[in-house]
Formats: sequence, C-alpha cells, structure tokens
Amino acid sequence: MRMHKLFLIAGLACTVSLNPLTALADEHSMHIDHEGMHHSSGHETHNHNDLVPIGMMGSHMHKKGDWMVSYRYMHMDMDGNRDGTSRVDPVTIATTEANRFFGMTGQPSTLRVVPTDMSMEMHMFGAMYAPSDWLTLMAMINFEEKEMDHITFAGGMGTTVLGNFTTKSEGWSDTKLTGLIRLFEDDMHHVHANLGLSLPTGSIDEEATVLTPMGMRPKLRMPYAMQLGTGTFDLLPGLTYSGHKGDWGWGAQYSAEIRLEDENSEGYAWGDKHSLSAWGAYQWTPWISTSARVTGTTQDSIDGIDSQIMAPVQTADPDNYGGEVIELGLGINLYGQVGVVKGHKVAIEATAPLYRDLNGPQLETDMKLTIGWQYSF
Ligand SMILES: [Cu+2]
Repeated sequence: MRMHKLFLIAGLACTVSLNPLTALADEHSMHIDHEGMHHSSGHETHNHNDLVPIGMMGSHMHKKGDWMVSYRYMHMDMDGNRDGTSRVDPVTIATTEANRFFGMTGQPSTLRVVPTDMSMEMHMFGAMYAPSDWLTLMAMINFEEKEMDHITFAGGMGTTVLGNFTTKSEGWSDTKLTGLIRLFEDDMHHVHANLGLSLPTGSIDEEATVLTPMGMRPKLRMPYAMQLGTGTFDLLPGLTYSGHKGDWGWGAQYSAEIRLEDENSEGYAWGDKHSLSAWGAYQWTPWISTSARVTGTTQDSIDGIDSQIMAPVQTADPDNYGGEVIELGLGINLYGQVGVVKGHKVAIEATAPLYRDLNGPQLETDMKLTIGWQYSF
C-alpha cells in the first residue's frame, strides 16, 4: 500500500521534471481548488505546519512510519565577474589577469577567454522516511543543466574580440544519503543532527566545443564549474534547530560538505564548504506562511588540478573557486489542508546576495529561485 503510493508519487515527480512550467501551473491550480493543512501526525496542540524556507535541506524530521517525497526546481543566475568584493569587467580580465596554468610557449599570457554569464537549472528529487521517531532517512538526487557564455579575445593581447561561444552540460549529479537524528524535542524546540554522505555519481569529464584566441574550435574537457559531480565521497554533517510558538516559526542550521578524499580520479578535490542559516516564518492562515532567512557560506578553493582542464580562462584555475557569500531569502509556503491536496506543500523562495567576497576572478551568483513540492503520507 505504502510502496504503491510511493511509486505513484515518484511517477508524478518524474512527469513534473519533464516540464517544470506545466508543473507550476498544475501546482498553482491545485492550490486554488483546495486549501488545507499540511499533514502532520497529530499530537500537536498548535497548528504544526513546516515553517521552513523551501531552500533549506534536511531541516525537518518525520514521525515514525511517515514518508515524504519532494521535487524542487532551482534556477540560478550568474551575471558578470567579481574578484574579491569588486566587480571586474571582461576587458580588464583579458588584459591584466595572469594565466598561471597555461604557460605553453607562444600562447597568451593572460586570460583571453572570459565567461560573462552562467545559468543553472536543478531538478531535485527527494524522499524521506522515518523508521522511528528519533531517526529520519533522506535520499536526494539532482538533475542539472548548466550553460555558460564566453567572450574570446583575439590573440595574446589587446582588446579585439574574436567571438563568443556557449558551453552546456547536463546530467545527474551526486547522490546524497542523509540520516537526521533527533537530539532534543519539547513543545517549542527541536534539535537534530544531520549526518550525510554524498556518493560521486555525477560526471566529471563533460566536454564542449570552445573558441580559442587563435580562432580554432577544439572539443575540450570543460572547467570545474561546468562538471556535474565532485568526483569524491563527501561527508555532509550538520546541526539543525527549529522552534515554533503560535503562528511563528524560526530556526537555524549549520551544514557542511567535507571531502573525504584528497583528490578524485582526475586529480583534484573541491574545497570544503560550510554554511550557517537562520530563518523566521509567520503563518498568516492555516494554509499560508511567509519566511525570511539569511545564509552565510564559506568555501575553499579547489585543491589539486585536472591536467585535462587547461585553457586561458579563469574557470580553469582551481584558485578561482570558493569565497564567502551572505544571502537573503524570502519565501512563501502553501499547505494543502483537505481532500486530494491534504499533505501537500508547495513553496517558492527567492534569494539574492547581500555580500560577496569571491576567490576570483569568478562569475558571481545574482539570484536563486527555488520552487518546491512536498508530499507527506
Ligand atoms: Cu520531509
């Protein structure tokens, strides 16, 4: 019975992934037709919707025997470059930034290919199951589509633009398995530990055709930012606190990605990443809440080098990765309460940066939009 339901929902989630726009429309109309309370197996005295921004991962647990499936669509926009805290334009990069990893004689000595913008679409599929009240298991896998636009400057110096080109990659990313372990719970407060493992299922040898400063169009392995996985087993530790009283909800989460290997099969490892988030939410009626959150993230640059990623472009330099970012997210959650939408939650969250200090030159993230659907049963 339960498995049957799960397959049905998994099927629905797959359909949703094929056409995010249709899915959006469906979710929207679903909400208009019915309004209802988020499912929660109920000993609660207060309404107990999940008052957490949809962009947060592993932020809640379930009661023994409960399942949840989810689909999130995330769009990320990066436009323009930054070095440290300052913007830097393509001409400046192409004429002044030294190229440390492309030292072949006769080749350009600066970064003659400059990325101008990038977009990323992520389709995130998740499942949660609670074998007991103190343990919730979570599995997640993402399908990613990345696109990066570049300017190629002609030859070894000067400001003449030779042309533009776009590279694309798409495919399944790494697989994340996480256990959420309850440490404390009373009427108002909840604390759990997050302990996850990321399996290197995403490809790290994606290729694309590029335009070189000499006017050639070879097919090369794409730089790190365009690859789909990390190539390493990664530990995903975290600690989550959430509280609620009346119509208010709040919480905080620390989460990290720690590489468990010094290098992957191609000779490098992504920098460790640490994030700290705090959020608050208010429930206006039983079917709607709004949320605000601040997230700070710090990530090291890439360690090691893939010898097949060699080009006069900033993204080929492992040092031009990581940095510090603080972002603000605003979200809306809608909870289905009765009939066929009971147990469903649809939510949207948009985040924008408040502060960026990037190991650069590096493309800067300007906006992230997450639209999600969760169903508990
Ligand atoms: Cu859940």
